[in-house]
Amino acid sequence: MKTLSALDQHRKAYQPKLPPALRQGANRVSLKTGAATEPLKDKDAIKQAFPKTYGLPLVSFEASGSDSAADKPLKVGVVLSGGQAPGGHNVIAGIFDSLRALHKDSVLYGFSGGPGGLEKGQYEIIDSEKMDAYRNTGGFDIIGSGRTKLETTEQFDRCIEVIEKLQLDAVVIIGGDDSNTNAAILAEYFRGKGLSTSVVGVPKTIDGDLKNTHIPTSFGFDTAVKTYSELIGNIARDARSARKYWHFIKLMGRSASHITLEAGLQTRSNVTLISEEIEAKKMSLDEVVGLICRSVKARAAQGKNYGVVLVPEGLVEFIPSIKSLIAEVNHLLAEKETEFSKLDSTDKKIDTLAGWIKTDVVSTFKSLPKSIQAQLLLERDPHGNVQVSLIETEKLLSEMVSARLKKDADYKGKFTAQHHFFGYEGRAAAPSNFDADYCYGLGSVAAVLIRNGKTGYMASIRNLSKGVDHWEAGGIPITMMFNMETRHGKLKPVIQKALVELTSPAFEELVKHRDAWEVEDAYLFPGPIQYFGPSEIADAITKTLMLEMG
Ligand code: FBP
Repeated sequence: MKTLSALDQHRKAYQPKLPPALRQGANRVSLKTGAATEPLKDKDAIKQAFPKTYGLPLVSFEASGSDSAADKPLKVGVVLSGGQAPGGHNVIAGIFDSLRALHKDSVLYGFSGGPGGLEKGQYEIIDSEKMDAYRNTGGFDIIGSGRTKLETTEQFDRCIEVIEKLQLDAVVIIGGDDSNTNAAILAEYFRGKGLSTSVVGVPKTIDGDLKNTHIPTSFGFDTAVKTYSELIGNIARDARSARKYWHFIKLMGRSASHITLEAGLQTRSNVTLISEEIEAKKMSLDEVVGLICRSVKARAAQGKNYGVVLVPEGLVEFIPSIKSLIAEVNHLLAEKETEFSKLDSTDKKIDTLAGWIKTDVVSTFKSLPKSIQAQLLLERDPHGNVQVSLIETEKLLSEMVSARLKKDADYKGKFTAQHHFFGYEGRAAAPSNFDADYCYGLGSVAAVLIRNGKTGYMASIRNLSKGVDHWEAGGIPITMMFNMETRHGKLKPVIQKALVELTSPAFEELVKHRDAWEVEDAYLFPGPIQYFGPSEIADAITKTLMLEMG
């Protein structure tokens, strides 16, 4: 049965564009070694944790006249880790094609279901036929993904068994900040055990929170946020047509508000909440509700009982009182895990927990609707994070806005809310031209790093705002992105999550316009991602990247 849509068939033929250094083939690249690197802080602790891979130099690529093909086939395993992000299949295609360019008999093993597949030795060989079926498509279904955290020496040793059995030259981990932290730990462990197998990371996540001076953006952000912006634009148009609903739209992004900020800029929604700002201003939940009410009232005064509010997924974690509550709940759930797991109903869990909380955060807990109390108790993810995607903040806010407006004698409008949560709608979308190119390039970079025996590096492509002809490829030592953070009660080296900076050009752009957008119908309707047509539309980059990179 034919499973390719007409678009898929046309997209299959799309040849992703590579950065200049890689255009003559992965076998015709030379590496320029830069200065030794170090993290911005916690240097001593990180040096101690990574004696073999600390202080590695930056490397940049240049096209080379001489052929540096491998003299034996390369064997490489690849893992897709964590949430889907558009373009993952193209990273694998970039690795695949470049390995073949380096040696025609190279073999690419795809470990199934995420890092757990590496540990359990569950894999399949990716051949040309399989690879061709997934080029330029969205999703991670070529091999599947998973969130298993590789953290114990038993797990590392099981990975080594698999690696030795397959005689792998390298493992590529395509993941976010936590997965790339894991990649660096594995690289260090392997070197410590005298294993020559390299570990290379690739920056993936729609959340956009894996970025720094050397990693301008993680892949998938571009496509995901364009998909959400299309939907938000459609909703704004519906709101402006029907004139009867306020739409509360929660957007994925975990702790970081990058997606919400970019979608706010792309659509000019009436209210765009940014968690990082709310935390910096130490705003209470009531004050956040007040912000939304201000827009609802101002618009109602113009006869506009409709609007669009964008809510970042992680918002509740940034409201100081709820943040303290979550910290306390995390602590209690870890300490009394067995006792808690025996409670057989949500009501019992809520009441018992309320009894356990000894600090004044108990009043915050009791002030929340029961549905939100229950959502705060749900299981944490394997990295210990609250699963913010499961907390219905958009409903909490609209209920509080409605209650506040009912008591407001000055308010004469009519408030009816609709709720949406956009996340999964964009995570597996067919990659935009930007993500198709960026990902294919990142895969090729990973293969070149492997060919040169680099381990503990993340594939990097920079200068992304200038068009592919100006893209610069290279490798960044992962340890230079580390800092020490408390995880599960212990100080650990991890890649620092990049949250929205309140001095960033993208945030400043929002601040410049938001008072007007709060009241006016200034909506933009970005429409669907265009894969063909004028470059101005089909190759457009995000506003965040454009503003940040000048
Ligand atoms: P990654 O950090 O693994 O890239 O995942 C991103 C994300 O889509 C978040 O935005 C969201 O909070 C989370 O995954 C949802 O996880 P799940 O897929 O387990 O529901």
